[in-house]
Amino acid sequence: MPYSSDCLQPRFCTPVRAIPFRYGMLLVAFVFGLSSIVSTPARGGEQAQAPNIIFILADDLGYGDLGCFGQKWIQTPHLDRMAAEGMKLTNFYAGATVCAPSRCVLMTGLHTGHCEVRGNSAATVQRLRPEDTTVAEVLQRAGYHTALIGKWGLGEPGGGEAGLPNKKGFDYAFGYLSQSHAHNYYPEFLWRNGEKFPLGNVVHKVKEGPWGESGWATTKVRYSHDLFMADALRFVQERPKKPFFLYLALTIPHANNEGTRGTGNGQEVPDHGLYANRDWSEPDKGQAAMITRMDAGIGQLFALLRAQGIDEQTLVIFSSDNGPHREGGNRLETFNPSGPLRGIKRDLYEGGIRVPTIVRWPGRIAPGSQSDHIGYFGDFFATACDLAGVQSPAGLDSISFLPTLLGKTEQQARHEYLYWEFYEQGSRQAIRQGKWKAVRMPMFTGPIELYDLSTDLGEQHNLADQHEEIVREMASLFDRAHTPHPNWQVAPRKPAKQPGTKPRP
Ligand SMILES: [Ca+2]
Repeated sequence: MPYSSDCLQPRFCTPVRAIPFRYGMLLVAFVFGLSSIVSTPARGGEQAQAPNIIFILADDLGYGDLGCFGQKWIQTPHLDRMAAEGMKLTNFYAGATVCAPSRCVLMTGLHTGHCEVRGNSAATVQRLRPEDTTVAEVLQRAGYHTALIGKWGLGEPGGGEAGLPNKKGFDYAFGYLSQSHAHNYYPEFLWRNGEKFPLGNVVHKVKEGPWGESGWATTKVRYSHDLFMADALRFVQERPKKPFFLYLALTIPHANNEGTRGTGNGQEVPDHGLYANRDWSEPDKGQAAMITRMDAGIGQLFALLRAQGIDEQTLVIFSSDNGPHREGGNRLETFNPSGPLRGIKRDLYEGGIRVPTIVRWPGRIAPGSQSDHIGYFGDFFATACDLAGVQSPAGLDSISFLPTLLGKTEQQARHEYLYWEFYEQGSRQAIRQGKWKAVRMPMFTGPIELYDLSTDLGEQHNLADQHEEIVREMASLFDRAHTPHPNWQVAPRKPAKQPGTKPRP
């Protein structure tokens, strides 16, 4: 059986199979209408509890940054074990190539041609509105206890209050609201349910705002990442007796961009651990130590799930919000964080958007399995609804990949295509359709590049001249996928900056 027979809300545990079909359907419709469901549809006569869902999001972690995805230097034994016990998704994509829009896609199930937050921007623009429905809101209405721990980036004081996490489906929220604030691993404070939570760090401030400050610490007392992991463990230990959704949005290994400009090293971590004596630069040691530190914390989380006896009731997804950066003084050559892929953060080549993704659910997902199903962050919405046993809202760009996870590939629906758009650096668009990848720079008007990923994973050979019909189809899809939005307009391209000189968020 794919689900436990335990049910935490007995009033919903009547086996549907025992009721005449039409009355059963009425009961199901009534129960769905109550929006208070924690039990999944009957399977083989059993009514079962919906599983806990933990989505662990790394920040700027590349496709090649984990051992189980080919990393040679940085040790990630716990995530490697997660892959050995679960499923690797090798064709899974972030929502965007930078933080905020990627998280918007994850939360709303809409791609960047349709969603509200399509880039990193000001608080008044980089925020969800009351009418934007998040997956957390749907899970909350379905009876889940919901928590955000870590970085939000979709609503903050100073004009983005409508998108604050406690207003967007989270019963509990601890962490950073602003992305600039989140650059600093030793901030003066974090936010806990809308209140400032002081940490005791002293910060050299570059910029202040109602959301917090950006800068770097001159006195380091408490490391935010460690607080997030400790809070996640506490949350799991103290969970109420109903399913939970934990969105653990870690900031590792994002750079402290202001710290890079101020000190030359934006890869902030309490110690370099295993790598202290390596012949690497300080930022490279920091980069490796951050990732290994994150891995160790995730190992503690898995140990806790086992100790609490909820390992088989908990589906855990690990992924990254976009490709790797070089904004902390680190060198891409040291660890090859994109692996075999072309490009990094801000590119719409594969390295900017294809992300290392692992899903673990003992007893349900085959250990050591791997899937090349083409999915992306927007699919989390429908997948979570599938797990919770509720209907996904209409009109989303979201297809559940639960059949893939459960090995029922014959039941897996597929996207006609995936789409991304990005407004920085002169703008660009991309489409993934089957083996084809199209990239257009600038948006709408640029020449369309076409790559066959089945033979050219590194996107080195532009085949546009050899496949004019496919290019015409891609042009049509680019136009079809994009819905105009007044907040997101293509700006004239600025002169290129020298790599590593003036990193941006
Ligand atoms: Ca990011």
